[in-house]
Parts: sequence; C-alpha cells; structure tokens
Amino acid sequence: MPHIKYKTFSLVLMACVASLFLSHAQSKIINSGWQYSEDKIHWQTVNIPHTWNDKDAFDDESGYRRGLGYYKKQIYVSSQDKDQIFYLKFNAVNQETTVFINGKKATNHKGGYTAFNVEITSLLNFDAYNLIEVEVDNAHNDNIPPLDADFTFYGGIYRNVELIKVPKQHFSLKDFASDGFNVNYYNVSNDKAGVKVDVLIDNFETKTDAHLYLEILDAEGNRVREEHQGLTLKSNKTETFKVTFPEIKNPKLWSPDNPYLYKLQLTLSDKNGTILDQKQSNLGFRWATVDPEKGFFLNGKPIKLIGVNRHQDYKDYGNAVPIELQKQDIHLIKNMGANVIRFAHYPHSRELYKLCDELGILVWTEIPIVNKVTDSETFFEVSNTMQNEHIKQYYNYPSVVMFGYMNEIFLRLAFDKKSSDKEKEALKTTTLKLANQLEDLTRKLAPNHITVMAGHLNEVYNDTGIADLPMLFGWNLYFGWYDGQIEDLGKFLDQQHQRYPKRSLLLSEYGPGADVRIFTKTPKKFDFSTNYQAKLHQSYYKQITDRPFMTGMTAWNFADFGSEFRGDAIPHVNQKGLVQYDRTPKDIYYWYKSVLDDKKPFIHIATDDLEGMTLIEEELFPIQIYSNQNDVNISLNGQNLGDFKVENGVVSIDMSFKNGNNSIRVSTETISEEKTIKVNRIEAYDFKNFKRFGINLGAHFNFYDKTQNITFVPDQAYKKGWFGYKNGSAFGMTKDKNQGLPHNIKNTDAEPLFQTLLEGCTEYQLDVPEGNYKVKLYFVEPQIKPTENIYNLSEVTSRNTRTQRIFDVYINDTLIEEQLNLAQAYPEKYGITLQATIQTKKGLTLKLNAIEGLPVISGILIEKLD
Ligand code: GCB
Repeated sequence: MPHIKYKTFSLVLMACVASLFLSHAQSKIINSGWQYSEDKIHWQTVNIPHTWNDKDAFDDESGYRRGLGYYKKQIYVSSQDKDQIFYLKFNAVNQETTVFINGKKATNHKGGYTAFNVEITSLLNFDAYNLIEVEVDNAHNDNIPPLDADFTFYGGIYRNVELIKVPKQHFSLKDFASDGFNVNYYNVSNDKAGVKVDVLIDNFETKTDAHLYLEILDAEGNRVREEHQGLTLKSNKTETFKVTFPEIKNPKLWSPDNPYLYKLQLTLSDKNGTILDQKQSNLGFRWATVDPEKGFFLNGKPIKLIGVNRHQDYKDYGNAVPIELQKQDIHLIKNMGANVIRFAHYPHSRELYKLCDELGILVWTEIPIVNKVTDSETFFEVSNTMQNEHIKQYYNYPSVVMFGYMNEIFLRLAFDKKSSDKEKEALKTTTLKLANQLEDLTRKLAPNHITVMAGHLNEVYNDTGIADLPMLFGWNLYFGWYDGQIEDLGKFLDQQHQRYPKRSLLLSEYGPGADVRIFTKTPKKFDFSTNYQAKLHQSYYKQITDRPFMTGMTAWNFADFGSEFRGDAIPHVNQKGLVQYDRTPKDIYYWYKSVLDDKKPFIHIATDDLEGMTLIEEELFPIQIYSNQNDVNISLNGQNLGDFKVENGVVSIDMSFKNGNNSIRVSTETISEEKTIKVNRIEAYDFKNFKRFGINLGAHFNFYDKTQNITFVPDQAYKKGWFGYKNGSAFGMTKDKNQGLPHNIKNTDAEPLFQTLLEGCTEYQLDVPEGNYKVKLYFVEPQIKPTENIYNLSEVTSRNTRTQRIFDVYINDTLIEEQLNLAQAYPEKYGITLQATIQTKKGLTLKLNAIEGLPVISGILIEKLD
C-alpha cells in the first residue's frame, strides 16, 4: 500500500466537504421536459434524446422531413451562483444548431455527431427563469459532411444536454469540448510505462494561484503515482500545464483478453485547498502497430482484428436511443467474441467508448466525410473542426487505436455520369487536398494512433494515391453481393498486396443483406436469405484468416439500420446486420461466436431464422450447427445421426423433418443443446392433409409471412398432381442473382412476396382435390419507378395514360378481375391482393389472359374451407 501523505489526505477530505456544499464544478443533465415544435406554433413536450424522424423515415411515403426543428426549455438560476461560470454542453445534435439564451444568440454549431460547449454566463438572469431556445436544422447542406450516405440523417437533439456550472478556474471547456486534458503514454513496454498529461485550465479572473493534483490508481484502487503542481494562472487565459509521471514498473498491459485499466484522477484546487474542479479518465497501457506483411500487433503480439461496424440507430427510436440500450450492443459485440468495433461512419456516444475500454474492444472511430466532398472553404473548415472535436473528445479512451476521417470518398464520383473529365479531375484534386489536411491534422493531434480511411472497389483510390495516405487502408468489399462472386475476395486482396506491398490493409466492410423471414436450400446473390448470409460470412472469414498480411475484418454491419431511400426486403432498412434492427440475433451472430469465442464450450443450432418453416413431403433441409468444439454428436427426434467434425465453426447437415415439432439435440462430452423446430410438412401430390398453402411466385426462396403465419414456398414449373407455372419466367432473376424488385412496395409489409414475380405466365395450375377454396392472388406492377409520382407532377398525366400490361384474371372459369391494369389503377408500387372463393371438383387453374403486354403475378395463397 503506498504511503498516503498528509497533504493528499487533507485534499481528499476537502473534496468530500466541497462536494457536500456543491461549491466545485457541477454538470447536470437537463434532458427532461423540453418543448419541441416544427413550426413554432404547435408545441409538444419531449425528452432528450429526441428525433423528429423516428417514424417518417420508415413510413410508406418517400423521403423524411429534413429541415428545421425548434426546442425550448426554461432553467432557473439562483444569484447564489453569480460567481460561477455557466456552460451548456450539447453531446450531439443533428446537424446544424443555433442556441439562443433569453432571445440572444449564443452559438452556432455545424456537424451532427460531435459535442460542443457554449458559455452562457453573461446571457443569464439570476434569481429568474432563463429561456434556452435551440434551432436545429437537418436539411441538406453542401458545407456540412456527410453530404450523402447510406444511412438516415435523423434530425434532433439526440444525445444528452448538460448544464455545467464551474468556479472561475476549471479544466478547460473551450478546447473543442474535450475533457480539458489529454493523456499520452511514453516508453510503454512489458517492463515499464510512463504517462504524460497535458492539462488545460481556464481562468476567468485576474492572476490567481492554484494547485493541481494528479494521481494514478490501479484497478484495485491503490495509488501508484501522484504529482502535485503549484500553479500561477495568468489573468483571463487558457493555459496548458504538462505533468509527467515517473514510469511505472511492471505495468499491467491492456488488451482485449485482459482489459486492465488504471485510473487517472485530476483535482484542481485553489490556494487554500478548496476543490474547484475534478476529472477522471481510464488509463490503459498498450501500444498498437500495423505491418503490411504481418498484420496488426498489440503490445508487440499479432492479433487478427475481427469484429463489426456499428451504426447508432435502433428500431423505433431512430438515432435517439437510450444509452442503456446502446450499451447492450457493446456487450452483445463482446459476447460474440469480437475484438474490434468500427464506429461508422461518425463518432458514437462517448459512454460506449468507455465501455470498450472496460470490456476490452479495440476501436476504429471516424468522422462522417462520406461519398463526396464539396470544394468550398467552409466545407474544409467544418471538416477540420469536426476532426479536432472528434480527436479531442475521444483521445483519452485507451480502446481507441484508430482515427479515421473518410469513407468511400470517391463513391459519387465513380457513379457520376454528368460531370466532364476535367470536372472529375478537379474533384479528385480537391478530395486529395482535404485528405492530406486531415491526415496531417490526425497525425499531429493523435501521434500514437493509427490513421485510417476506407474505400470502395475502385481503382481511383490507387490511382490518386489517396490509399497511401493513412497508415492503414480499409477496403469495403462486397464480392458476392454488389460485385463478382464470394471467392473473388481473396484474389482481389492478393493482387492489391502484391501491387502495394507497403500498404497495410483491413477489410473494413463486407456482408450481404439478410432477412430472417427468407430461407432457402439454394442461396443466391441478392436473395436476402439468411442462408446466403451464412455462406458469405463463413467464406470471407476463411479467406481473411488464411492471409497473414490482412490486419483483420469488420463486418457490415453489427445491426440492421435505417437508410430511408432503401427498398430492401424491409424497406428503409439496410439489412446487412448480424442482428436485427431490434437487436434480436440472426443465426450468423452465433456462428461468429463459435469461431471467435473459445472461452467456454458453445453450441448453437441455427434454426432461429427458420420460423414457420414449411417443407414439402420428403424434402430435406440443410441445417447448420455452430460450435467452438471439434466434434459434435447430433440427433433428430431421438434418432442418433452420428458424430460430426466441426470445420470453420460449422457442421451442415441435411435433415428430414416430420410434420409438427421436431427436436434437434447436439452434444459434446461437456455440453449439449436442444431445440425444437416446428415444421409444417405438406404432403406433396394430391395436396393431402393441407389447410393452407402459399407460393412465392418467381422466387427460389421461402418467405415466412408473420402476419398471416404462413410460409410461401418457392415456385416451380408445373408437376402433374402438384403445382407450378405452365409458362412465363421469374422477373429479374438470373442464374445466380436475384435482381427482383429492389423497392418499397406500398400497402404491405410482405415485400419479399411481391418483390419476386412471374412475368408472362398465362397459366398456373394447382392440382388440389375436390373442395371449396379461398384463393388470394398477389400482384404488383414492376415497372413504375417508385418515386416518379411524388416529385414530378407532370408525370401524373402521363401515368394515367400509361399502360404496362392489361390482363383478365380467371380461376377455373370464374372471372376474378377484368382488364387488370396495375399501372393505371395504382399510382405507385402498390401491393395488390385479389380474393375469391372457388368450388372445384378437381384442381385450380389460374389464367391470366393477356390483352396487352405480359401479365405478372407475385404470389398465391389457397385455403381449404371445407
Ligand atoms: C458501403 C458503405 C456503407 C453502406 C454499405 C452498403 O460500402 O460504406 O455506408 O451502408 O456499403 O450496405 O451498401
């Protein structure tokens, strides 16, 4: 136990006394009870975190409200505090904020993901209520990054607002909303480790004496180092004081496996010893390097970085997510066995970085300069300020090892068909200029960190040389999704490594969209099946771990997230998550756990995403078992299927399920796992024992419709005694890719049923036995562009006259709908259902009699009534 000096003891005592009298610095969260309005006329009471886009970014209408939102709140300030200095701290407001106090403008801040402080002392009235008004704007602004990106820019005050009250001498609140100190390490090794701290102190008075006391405690709370400094603070200035601690011998190093943290405590007191301000920070002794041949090293040891990207939004909350829910993400990521998080594409809540310190997760953090830049002085200035704020606010977390500043910055340029070559060259030059500035700034502000940037699949990152600016370059690669095939990944990386042997590489993004309602035996590119997700991730993992030069990989994305313009299987949501938007894990989450987490024996039977499974008689379905053990024994419904070797974390086995509940049991010598899967097995041919039967026309995959509790099975060519199309073809479907209809289908949430369809089918046959049937038919017009009616009023006239196709719909001889013209009848991509009750002696024949164009149909559901 180190010796505690009398002086220290008295300071500690005074700290307690001071806090009783609340005389030193205080920060109070003032999230509760704000008034919010869109128009300054109608007000409603809201609490922070708040966004006005939590609903409209997900409804059927195109677009979400981007513009102004107004907030106000009253705070009482007592004259007892008239010697204090007051600040408001906004931890994040998206994206431009103007703050008024009692009607006077206090500040304007640009950028939606970093914190800012505003000093308000001179604007306050004492012994009175003071009005805080905050004007927030999330409209597109050419001078504020991000200009464009694949995520929703929810407007609002979505992180804590704090009222800070401090004595006239305090840890600086003027340094880009940093904590007022900056922790650096020197000579860190297994034998020793040094800490240097730059402390910034604001003095709001004439020359004053003060005292600075810094101590380092170990994780058990023992003081291992302390430093005192007497200070003379210059009149009305911010000054930096440097404190260097003597090295600590045999330090405990920080790493994902052993995230040992020391604590730094800082106390500022006046010349009489009364405490003015206190701060603290985690300390973690670690050093990180990258090597273009050998990958990533932490504390001199190689570590393959394997983890995820994370976006901050959450189902039903937009970006205004309670911090406790957000923290659960970090726990889920850790429990999966990941050792790295890329907080994409902007800084997330600081509390999460602190949690990464504590749990042992390495962090890549970046600012949102995404897809393109603007060639303007203001854009450059805002970007620079943003990176200053970012680094200053996130610097002290030992988990942060990588600072980034750009993502896929040439994406828009690559798709730009309008600009001339000269304009494109000019934009490249501008982008490079900004990248250079930010790289220099990052290296200057964060000399012990690794600088990073991510690019998309395009030669422009090599040609311009931008990929060689950062110390580590991340490729966002979607082979087997947007580009090429899954196996192309390794070839591409090998070529890059050969061409640029001095460049360190990370696979900073990869992954397919996956919807837990979609499953198939024959996974295809772009089908959104969880089976394709498993296939791609499992292969990518192998391809990266086989290559020592790769520093690692971060999956895109930890969770599904909001991207308003998208029309994936769930519209407005990017579904590449390992967990769903509400954080329910998809099966793939557990596969990662099986290859990454070897702490405890683990088994997962991957049937979570097979809810409502329907199988046809004698059909086998491939089931995956995930485990971190070498061998597992598998049994189905009490029958032992044998012992299986686990390779790459997985055993795939074709299972034959019976109708009703099936029990799968997987065991090793030490553990076992049992799951029940409910299967609706339809006896093929003659439709024996069937009550309801759904077909996903034009699709090779099953779609489970939760609302109707039925699985629509894949389509097939007609087989006698059974069902299928007699002619026509699957719309947008190629041999290995489903291009279907990547759109939001209005009027339904069963997109995967409508997005795949049969075109040109005039006859469809179901050989059902005699009976009375309710038949539901599903249609959508595939060739109306989803947005054309909304923005272009002149289109409305042309739409009314447009005819894509006209057809009559018959079942057996009953005319169900005459002259169905979807383009004319419905202004947009509406999901349309027709229903009929048909009595038949044998079979149902659906006829789509073309009058003009090729008929289309998306789905059939039949129900036996008696
Ligand atoms: C990317 C982007 C990311 C997108 C992702 C996707 O490369 O960096 O922001 O969300 O692709 O899903 O397309």
